[in-house]
This record gives sequence, C-alpha cells and structure tokens, in this order.
Amino acid sequence: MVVQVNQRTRSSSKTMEGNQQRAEANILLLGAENVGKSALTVRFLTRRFIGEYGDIDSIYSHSDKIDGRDIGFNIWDASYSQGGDEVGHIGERQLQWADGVIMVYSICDRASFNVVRQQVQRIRQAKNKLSGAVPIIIVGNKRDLQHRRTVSSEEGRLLALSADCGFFEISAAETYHGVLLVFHEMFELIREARALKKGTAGFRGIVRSMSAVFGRKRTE
Ligand SMILES: Nc1nc2c(ncn2[C@@H]2O[C@H](COP(=O)(O)OP(=O)(O)O)[C@@H](O)[C@H]2O)c(=O)[nH]1
Ligand SMILES: [Mg+2]
Repeated sequence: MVVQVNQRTRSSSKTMEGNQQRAEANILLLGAENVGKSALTVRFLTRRFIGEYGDIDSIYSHSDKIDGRDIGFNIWDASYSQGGDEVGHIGERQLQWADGVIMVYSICDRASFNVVRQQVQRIRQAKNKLSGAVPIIIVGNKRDLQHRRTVSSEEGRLLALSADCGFFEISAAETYHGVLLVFHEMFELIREARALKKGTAGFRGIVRSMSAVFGRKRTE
C-alpha cells in the first residue's frame, strides 16, 4: 500500500484522458465516521479486512487493470472530523480534486444515512456545474449485520435514484468482490462523464444524458 501524503493535483487525471494505455481516476470517499470508509479502501487496496483502522485523512494510489487497460486509482479516504461542526460538510478542495465520489453509510446507522443524504444534496445543488455533475455512488455498508439493520435497501436505492447516483449494498468485512464492483463501476461512470464532456459519449452515455433531460433515472 502506498500512502500519498501530498495531495495529487487534479491535472494528473486530465493529462491521462484519451490515452488508451493508462487512465487515472481521483475518487473521494465521503460519509460519517465509523461507516467503513477505511475498511472499503483497504479492502480494495489489499483485498484484506483488518478490523481496525486509524482515522487519518489519506490519499492512496493503486494500480489496477480493467479490460486490459491500466488504471491508476487515487483514493482520498476523507476523515469526517475534517468538516468541523457543520453536518455533512464537504471541502471545496475535495470536490475540485474528485473525478468521482463514493458516499458510504452503514445500514445499521440511520444518522450516517442522513449524512449521506445531506452530502448528496449539497453536491447536486452546488452552484459549480462541475461538482453538480460529478458521478456519485452511494454505498450501504455492513450488510453482514442484517439483525441490526435500520436503513432498508429500498431507502438507499430511492435516494440514489432521486439524485442520479449509483447504488450498492455491500459488506467490506465479508467480501472483496462487492468492494471491487463499486470501484470498477465508479471508474466506468468517470469514463462516461469524461466522454460526455468531450462530446464523445458512447451509447450508455447518450442514454444517461437523455435521462437527465427527460428526468428518467437509472435503475442499475
Ligand atoms: N460488521 C462489519 N463491520 C465493519 C464493516 N466495515 C467496517 N466495519 C467496522 O466498522 C468500524 C469502522 O470502520 P472504519 O473503516 O474505520 O470506518 P470509517 O470511520 O468510515 O473509516 C471498524 O471497527 C470496522 O472493523 C462491515 O462491512 N461489517
Ligand atoms: Mg477512516
């Protein structure tokens, strides 16, 4: 695991656009404390679940291959306490850096679901057009703790639909596969968003932009 102490610049991802050999994606993890943001990150980086994690705001770099293409993931595991007193605060610097945002809550912690709701609204209502359109995936974590569930899958899915976000319920503790799916889907959404911006969207991208115009939401 490589810990990047210094923040990477946003331009690093831009210089890679269009290059079929290697692409970079800056992914920001947001959500309340104790929901499993670090567990998700470490699972993706090492395939392991180690149980306890510090609360350090860090950016990690990780290389992966998707469809034979090298992808450089830069993952910002944001510390919630950084936001000060304001609930659901998101730093401007974080949003400028991010190509995509993964918002995590725990299915047994309703307060953490409310934090995600607030953060999604904040991003979608942002005056800055760029952050208003940033791809977001909402993740309900700790799926293994069904007996302590207080947030239903439907509530999570509805929130995602209403704000045009992806949605997954996973257990970082139990499986690597679900975590991998989240990051790979995030990369796919980032790729589509870049193509849309450049006017070279594929079929999926066109369907997405039509959905935005006619208000039909994605269900996947
Ligand atoms: N049962 C269960 N516990 C988890 C899961 N993911 C994380 N945890 C635990 O929840 C606590 C908080 O996790 P952490 O990743 O530090 O949360 P963060 O504050 O959002 O970064 C730790 O004790 C983890 O072991 C999960 O999927 N299932
Ligand atoms: Mg953490």
